[in-house]
Amino acid sequence: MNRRHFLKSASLFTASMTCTTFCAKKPKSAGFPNIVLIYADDLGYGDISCYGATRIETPNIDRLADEGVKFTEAYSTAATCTPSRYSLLTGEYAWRRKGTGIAPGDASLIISTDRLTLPKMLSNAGYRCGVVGKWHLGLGKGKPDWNEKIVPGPAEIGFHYGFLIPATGDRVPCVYVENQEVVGLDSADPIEVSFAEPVGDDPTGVDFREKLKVGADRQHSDTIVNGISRIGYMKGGHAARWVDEDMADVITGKAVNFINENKDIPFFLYFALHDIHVPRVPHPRFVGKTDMGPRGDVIVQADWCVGEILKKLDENGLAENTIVIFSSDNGPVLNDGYKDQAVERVGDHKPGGPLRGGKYSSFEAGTRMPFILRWPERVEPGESAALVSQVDLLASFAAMTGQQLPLTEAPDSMDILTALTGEFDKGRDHLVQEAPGVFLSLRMNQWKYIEPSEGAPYNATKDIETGREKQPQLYDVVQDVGETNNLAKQNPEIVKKAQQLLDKLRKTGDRLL
Ligand code: NG6
Ligand code: CA
Repeated sequence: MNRRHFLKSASLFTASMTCTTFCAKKPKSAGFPNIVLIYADDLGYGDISCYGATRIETPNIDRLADEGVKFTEAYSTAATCTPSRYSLLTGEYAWRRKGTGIAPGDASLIISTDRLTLPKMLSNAGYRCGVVGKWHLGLGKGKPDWNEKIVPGPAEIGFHYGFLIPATGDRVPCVYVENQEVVGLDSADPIEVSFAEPVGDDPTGVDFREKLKVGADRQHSDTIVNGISRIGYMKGGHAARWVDEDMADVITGKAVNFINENKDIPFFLYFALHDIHVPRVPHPRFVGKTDMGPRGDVIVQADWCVGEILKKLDENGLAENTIVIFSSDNGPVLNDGYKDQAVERVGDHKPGGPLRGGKYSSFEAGTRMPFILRWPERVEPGESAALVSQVDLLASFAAMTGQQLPLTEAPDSMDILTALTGEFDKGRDHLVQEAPGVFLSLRMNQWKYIEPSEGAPYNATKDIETGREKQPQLYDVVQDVGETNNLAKQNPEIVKKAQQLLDKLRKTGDRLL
């Protein structure tokens, strides 16, 4: 079956909502399925029990894997957060656009408001769209004014509701932004943020190191909020500042409300967890749930968040016709700036499972992600080795809802709906992976090609192999999943083919190839 055929069957499906060639099961209900995308932060391929972790129990995520399709070769587009999220929402590889690297806490919105996005496309099909949790795609124009309504933001790119951690947990401003206004802001105590010069009189991690809840490196030693020093300085907004220990409860509460409020119409909920990004500060009820310290405990906390969502879907009778996807934005890191025992207590746990590298790396652990899709009404449980990328969700759900994408939009997003539903065991035959820099690699069939580049092969601070080598690297990641054996010299023709494909993709979106 070729791609054209997929599209045809997908649009037939949407026109009639009766079973077509790609349906794995007969539908029971009319109408589009709800979509809940649960997106963890920095969670590695080996960090959850259904992907092989033995010292952490993640029963709720495991339940999704038992009831859905567990993918073993699914990818985010980048080994850091902002570009992965950019691609997820736009269907475009982030490296095509300048300014899509890790966004500073005062970045303006990096997604142009005139383009098609995943939520806009779903809104066009009648969905109510909400985003809850980590944003990290910038807000406003120029530097955001946190004391006003911040425009543009999620609403301008298609979300009807937004409750955001604006950048990251380790960056100021440490406040929630609901429908583009800071929650609980006292106008007599306005917010000012700076990433250059100190602002305000709040203590910093440099001056009050002994008072910190958790030790930090210099980059994370600016303004102290809730006993934790952050990247950047923040003045004012004291009443609005978050309490890290409560964050999982707060955002899960908002996500659950969104489901309750929209249960009668198709909804799309993009639930972007804070966990397991730094600072890792679990609620006291999760402290000590693993023997790995905070990094292990916040994985259990993330699993709890998933469980609350599943419970709410069950309670509302929505589980059958709701697609739940669980994945992560980039690979794992132990030391990301705080002294939280992650390194000391990891022991034999392998955050990246059998994969090499981690967050920030061109090796597989940077971008190969846990990825589970559950849709009881349509999808038979199982495991799939189809090659899929998060950039494909836009085109795949467009096909599912009967929408043709203009060729100018979502240039890298492929309709791989039949692979996502587990009906077809083949997805893409290639995809591009980005490491900060911007360094590109290509997964092509069983091959992983890493372009030659300058730069240090090892990042000592993060204890991560970056993948930088002056020589081309080629691994057979089906036979050699740990990328131990560079086969570039023995396979010059495959190296050439991979480089040519990468060069072509640099010029042209995948859908136009
Ligand atoms: C880096 C931060 C790191 C983390 C990362 C973003 C330093 C030295 N490191 O710049 O702690 O915040 O940005 O992580 O400042 S991500 O998952 O959102 O991409
Ligand atoms: Ca991340």
